[in-house]
Amino acid sequence: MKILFFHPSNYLDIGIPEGIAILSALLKKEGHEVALFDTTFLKPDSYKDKRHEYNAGMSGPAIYKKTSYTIEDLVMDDPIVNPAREFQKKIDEFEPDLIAVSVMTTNYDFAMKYIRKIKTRCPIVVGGVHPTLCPDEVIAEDSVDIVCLGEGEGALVELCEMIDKAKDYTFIKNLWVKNKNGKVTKNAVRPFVDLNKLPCPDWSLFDARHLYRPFMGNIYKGSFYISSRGCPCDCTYCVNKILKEKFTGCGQYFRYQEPEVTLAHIRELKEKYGATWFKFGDDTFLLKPIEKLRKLRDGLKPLKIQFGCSVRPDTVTDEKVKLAKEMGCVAMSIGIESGNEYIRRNILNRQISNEQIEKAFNIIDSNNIRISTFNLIGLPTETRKDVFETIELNKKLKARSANVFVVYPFPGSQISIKYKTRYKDKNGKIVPMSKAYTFGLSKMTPREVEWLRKTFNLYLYLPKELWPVIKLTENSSAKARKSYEALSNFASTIV
Ligand code: B12
Repeated sequence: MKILFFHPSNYLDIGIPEGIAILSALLKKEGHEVALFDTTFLKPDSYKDKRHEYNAGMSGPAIYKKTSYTIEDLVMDDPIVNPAREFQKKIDEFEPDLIAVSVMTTNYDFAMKYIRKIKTRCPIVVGGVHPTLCPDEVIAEDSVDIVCLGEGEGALVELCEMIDKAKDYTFIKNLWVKNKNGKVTKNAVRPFVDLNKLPCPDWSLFDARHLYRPFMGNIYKGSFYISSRGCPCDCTYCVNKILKEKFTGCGQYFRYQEPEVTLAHIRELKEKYGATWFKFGDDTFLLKPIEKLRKLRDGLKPLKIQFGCSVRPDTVTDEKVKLAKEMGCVAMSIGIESGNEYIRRNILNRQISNEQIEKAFNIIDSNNIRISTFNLIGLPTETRKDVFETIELNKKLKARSANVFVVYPFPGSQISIKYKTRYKDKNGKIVPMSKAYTFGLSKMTPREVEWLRKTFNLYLYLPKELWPVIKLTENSSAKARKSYEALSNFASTIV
């Protein structure tokens, strides 16, 4: 069986998607041949004019310490190509028996644009968080034959086996399968996969430039590793609550991998790819029981790797943070989300006080671990004053970097249900992350929200005396643009 994965990534959005990497490893173990079509390093024509936009990101503009070279230097000599034509070329050369697409809501339209254009005789299966949330929408696509809901490990292996043996595959759990007449068989979901039986993610499938990891002015090699799945919390902007409901009866929603398995994989990734910098993609890294963290510490310490992870303030204890530090943790991100406690508790359903956040910060900081924060703006009921409470809290905590996003009501999230938002515009296109301000959920104008996203880090890093100057840049005039750039450059020299 030949399987061609499709990773529909924005140009230069680097990082190896763990979903594809695990599925690829499993399929190879079963003796299948696997290839990848990945748009991350296919320089599109628009790069010439929109260079700056590509690297600006959605959480912007982050202010980083400069490194000796950047990802842009690594792609400098790459030719401009037509990604759609490259996709067809890959299909014609590899002649897959199955095309396997992995998508989130944010890249679903982008993926479908390509899928609708290609010519292939093999079936197309689409999996990932978006098809899990909106399977009806995905299976209704003419070009899509099969949709995978939830975890793909069991379903994809079974599907390949059936296609390989030319057997009926309409009955496979976790899959919705469309037949030639358009009739869809909707199968039940299966129990969650045992994370201890997972193979080491297959990074060899990906362009090695995915491993570029700048950190604090240096450059390392590495990518994501996920040692647990699920989250016990029900934050209103997150999709975990709806996923929990969809997979009721499939097993414990929050699960972690035994340290021995994680350690074996990290060791393998270090040996095979020279990875020494990891980002644990777990929703909340410190949620694991203390004895499991101790085992991880015992195994990771001698490996001398460095890593970053995300933590919830209410899981932070001095003992756990010390263990993380001994493991090699050099960076932690904490979700503040809003500096206004009322909004945090009542709009976002994060039952965490400012005091808890401050305490967590002090513990992490006193262990000499770099802290970055996650912040949301454009929240229901939010005013400009509330956004400044978030900025002030970050300032008080001396956050070393702040990621700022305009809240995006993903389908199925509590916020999307309560505020009856539509993630598609009137032309049926999914609202891009970059246009999240158009949801207009806060008491500010969408424009003000967008300007605050852009200036958030300037307010955070620069002294308050400069705030009136920053405020003057909150408009799109040429003069304001120039001052904005000057202030950003200045800020990057003082981080
Ligand atoms: C690590 C992570 C990231 C990483 C890496 C993402 C990547 N390229 O893989 C980074 C930091 C880059 C990231 C960025 C973003 N992320 Co993120 N991220 C996650 C996180 C925490 C884990 C994802 C993961 O790897 N899980 C483990 C793997 C094994 O699971 P998986 O990818 O779901 O794959 C399994 C199944 O879905 C299925 N499957 C997947 N693909 C396929 C394909 C086929 C053919 C089949 C059969 C099955 C299948 O099988 C896999 C194995 O079981 C999730 C939260 C979560 N708990 O899932 C959020 C999550 C995916 N991210 C989310 C969001 C919103 C974002 C951002 C938009 C954030 C932002 N504001 O900018 C960006 C967008 C990035 C982009 N390029 O578009 C949302 C997505 C919501 C949505 N509806 O799309 C999630 C669900 C968080 C949440 N709870 O709301 N993210």
